[in-house]
Amino acid sequence: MECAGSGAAEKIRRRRRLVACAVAVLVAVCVVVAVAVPLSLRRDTRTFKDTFVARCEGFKGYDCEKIWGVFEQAYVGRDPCDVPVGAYGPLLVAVPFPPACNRMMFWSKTKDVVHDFTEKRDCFVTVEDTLLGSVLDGQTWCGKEGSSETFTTDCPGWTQCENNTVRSFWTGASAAFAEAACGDATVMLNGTLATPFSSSSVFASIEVPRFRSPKVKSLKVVLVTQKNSATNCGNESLKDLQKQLDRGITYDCTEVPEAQILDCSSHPEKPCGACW
Ligand code: N1C
Repeated sequence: MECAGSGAAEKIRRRRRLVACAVAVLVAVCVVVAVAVPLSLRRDTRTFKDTFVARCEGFKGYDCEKIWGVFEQAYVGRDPCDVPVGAYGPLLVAVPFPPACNRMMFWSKTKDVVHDFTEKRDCFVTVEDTLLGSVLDGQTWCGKEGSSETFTTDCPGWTQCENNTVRSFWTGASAAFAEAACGDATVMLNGTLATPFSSSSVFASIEVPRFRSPKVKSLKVVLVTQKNSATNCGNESLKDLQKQLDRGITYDCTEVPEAQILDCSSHPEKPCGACW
């Protein structure tokens, strides 16, 4: 009897301990949720501004807090689907693109190989190598009506609406960058695509129409190919590109294997002209 009794007491004690444990775990989870979730939300916006300012500070002689302030004005408190390109006008005026005659590099569907090249070699400048392009490259941001915050998640993208916060920025920045072009401009296009010059791309719709002769003398197409690329410089879409150029701008096209560009990227001692 005694034995059975102490067994029952032990059972009750064990059950109490289990309940206490469950309560403790529940409280701990509540505390974590209550503290960590708002923290992570706050961290989101802080990281975005921090990244912006830190990348900006890599460029000497700019007031990065001021630039952040002008940038924010473009979209904060706005419907993220209704940010016109013009909203970034004050930012593009505050931080103009310095003209880099003969060194400006454009691209379409070749982002990785282009940046691998421009990062390692000091031959060409893409918009991502400039202050504004670099602080916003690869980023997502938007505002919300009635809020003074910057959000980096749940921002509407290309499929939801045209005038979205991010797209309008790249449209405005690409237009200003192309307007600054002078001398010989270069573009890397993707030779693995059937249509390397696509009318819906930013390059075709925003940049090409802004190349004006005689400021821009020539456009040099570097068609980046792979071993089995079927597309070459005779491609129909490249004929369209030629036709769309302002009269007086000369055009040439060179097929260059991607491996050759990557190899050139890793040999900074080679002169720029020797890459293709
Ligand atoms: O539409 P794309 O290329 O032809 O645009 C590329 C062209 C480049 O020459 C740049 O000057 O337009 C400019 N540009 C950017 O610099 C840029 N950085 C990041 C355009 N878009 C840019 N992004 C993002 O990549 C943007 O979100 C947009 O949708 C893509 C464009 O890539 P793409 O189609 O390969």
